[in-house]
Amino acid sequence: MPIQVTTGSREYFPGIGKIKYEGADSDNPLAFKYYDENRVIAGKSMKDHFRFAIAYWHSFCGNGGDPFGPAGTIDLPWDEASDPMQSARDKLDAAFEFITKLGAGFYCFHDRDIAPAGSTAAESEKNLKTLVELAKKKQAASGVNLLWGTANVFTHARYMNGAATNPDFHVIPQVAAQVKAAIDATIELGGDNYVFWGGREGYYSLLNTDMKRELDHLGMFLQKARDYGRKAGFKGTFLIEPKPMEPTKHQYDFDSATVIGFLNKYGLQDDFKINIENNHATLAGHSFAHEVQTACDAGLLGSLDVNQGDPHNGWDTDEFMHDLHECTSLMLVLLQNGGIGKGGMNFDAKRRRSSTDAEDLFIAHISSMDSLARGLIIADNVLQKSNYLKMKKERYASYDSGNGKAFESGKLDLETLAKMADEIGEPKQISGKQELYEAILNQYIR
Ligand code: XLS
Ligand code: NI
Ligand code: NI
Repeated sequence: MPIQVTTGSREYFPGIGKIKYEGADSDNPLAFKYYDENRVIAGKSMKDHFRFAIAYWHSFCGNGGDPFGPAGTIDLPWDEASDPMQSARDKLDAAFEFITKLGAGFYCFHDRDIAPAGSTAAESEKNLKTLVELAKKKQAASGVNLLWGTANVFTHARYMNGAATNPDFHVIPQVAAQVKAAIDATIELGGDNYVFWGGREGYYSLLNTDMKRELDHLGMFLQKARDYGRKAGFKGTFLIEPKPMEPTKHQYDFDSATVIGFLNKYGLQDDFKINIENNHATLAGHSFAHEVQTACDAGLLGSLDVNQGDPHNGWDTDEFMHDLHECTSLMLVLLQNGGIGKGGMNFDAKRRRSSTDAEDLFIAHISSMDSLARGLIIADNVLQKSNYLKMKKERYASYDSGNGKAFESGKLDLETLAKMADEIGEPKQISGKQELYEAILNQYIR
């Protein structure tokens, strides 16, 4: 069903209606120039290529605060009630108004984003259930779906030494209570995925850390969470979101390759996939495209957190993704690997501290949706119209027949191969043509 604008009793973004596609010549900042949800590219509508999701924590909880000004700069008019449950209901109204006016099909949340913690685990769960029932009605009225839910097991002081990797067992039941309730919430809301981002699963000093034991605990905890989820009827995919550092110095889920090894080691590879975030890739010294390709090659691409970092510093700045080269490189990988499936593109991004107008939240998302839509169009043109695919295929042509093919299928042992050295002689030089590939990409970025 097309998304229906859904507001509560108060309108939080007055003067802004449903965002429309107006085309590349429009100069209306509150219109899409490239993202045309029903336009079909490479056999699929743009809406299905992206499955855009709004991140509850940044968009409705983030006030622009930073370590030098934690009180923030951005007004959150839905966060004014003195009763935290009322505030949570108002926030839900604001969230669905925003999501539906923007026309995104999905959203993502942590338990604590949508409902306040209570003074006991049971009270926290009750609060969450109350909000989940309201969210369920909002979803039904608007046609918006849950891309994923997750539990925030990193903010509370009890998690300072980790959640499932905490050296103190007494923390584990607290993690379990939160994760169980968040999985239940995800099931109740029909979520397609459930995410584990290892917020404080890592360490600062090896001197006080038994790394093997902590990783074994993480593996064990995730097995139990998986078993519970399946028993409770969760049909979706569990996702691990890699990040190499921040908050801990050494995060255990460093990058896609590390997570692939971890999933295989602990027998989680059939139920879990990977949720890749661009800025986390950058922190790991990789590009987004590299991380996505790595996951695709292992059959483990789950979903994406789209954002970008600042190329000049080393923090997780969570900016809205707008770099056309990066958007194109990402879409080139996705188009060649069958797309995002039941994952989506979650805007794990925040507007800048000084972007304080209410409309800036819309402009940030619109800009990113347009950039990714443009990346899709460009990537599709590169694949359809240029020599790109042919060039890449020809680079490996020597493995398509003869000895190359025999090698690929394991038929040549080391002695046989060694004998060929003098028979075949010195290989002739074949250019890698990197600059030509780069030129082709740039030629289509227009
Ligand atoms: C933080 C992470 C976080 C996850 C969800 O760096 O990106 O926002 O996406 O817990
Ligand atoms: Ni992040
Ligand atoms: Ni993220």
